[in-house]
Amino acid sequence: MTTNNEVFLLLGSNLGDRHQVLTDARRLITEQAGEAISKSAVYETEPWGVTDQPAFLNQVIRISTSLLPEELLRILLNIEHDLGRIRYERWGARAIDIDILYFGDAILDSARLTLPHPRLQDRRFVLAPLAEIAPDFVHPILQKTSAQLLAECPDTSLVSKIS
Ligand code: A4P
Ligand code: MG
Repeated sequence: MTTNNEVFLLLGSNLGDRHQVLTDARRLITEQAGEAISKSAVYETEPWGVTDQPAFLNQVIRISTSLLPEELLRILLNIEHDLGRIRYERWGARAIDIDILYFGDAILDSARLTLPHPRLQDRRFVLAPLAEIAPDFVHPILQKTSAQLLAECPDTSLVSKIS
C-alpha cells in the first residue's frame, strides 16, 4: 500500500520569463511528483539575502505525493536543471528554485535535505503565500501555524500579490 503525503513547495524565479518558468515548473511537478491540491497567488517579492538582484516571483503549491522525501528532492532538482537553472552564487539570481517547505509533519536533517525548510520562518516571501493557502498548518518543530509565523516574522522586505 502506498501512503500519500501532503507537501508544500515554494517556487521562486527571478530570471527570464518568470511567469512562464513558474507555469512550466507547476506542470512538470504535477506530471512527475504528484497531484496539485492547491496553489497560492503569485507574489512579486524583494530579493532576500543577496539584495542586489532582480525581484522574484514566488508561489507556494500544495501537492499530494507517494514519493519518499529524498526521491521528491531528486525529482525537483532534475526539474530545476531541465528548466535551465543557472546558479551563480548562494542566494543569488536563478531561473527557478524549488524548495520543500513541509513534507507532511516530517522532521529530517540529512546531508541533502532538511525538513521543515530551516529558514522558512525568517522569510516573508515564503510565509505570505503559505499563510494564504494554509493559515492553520502547524510547523512540526516550532508548533506554530503559518498565520502565527507570518504575524511574528521580523522580515520587512516587500511582498505583493500580483495574481
Ligand atoms: N536542501 C536541503 N533542504 C532542502 C529543502 N527543504 N528543500 C538542499 C530544498 N532543498 C533542500 O539548495 C541547495 C541544496 O539544499 C539542495 O541541493 C538540497 O540538497 P539551493 O536552492 O541550490 O541553495 P541556495 O538557494 O543557494 O541556498 P538556500 O539557503 O537553500 O537558499 P534558498 O532558501 O533556496 O533561497 N528572495 C526572494 N524574495 N525570493 C526567493 O525565492 N530565494 C533565495 C534562495 C534567496 N532570496 C530570495 C529567494
Ligand atoms: Mg533553495
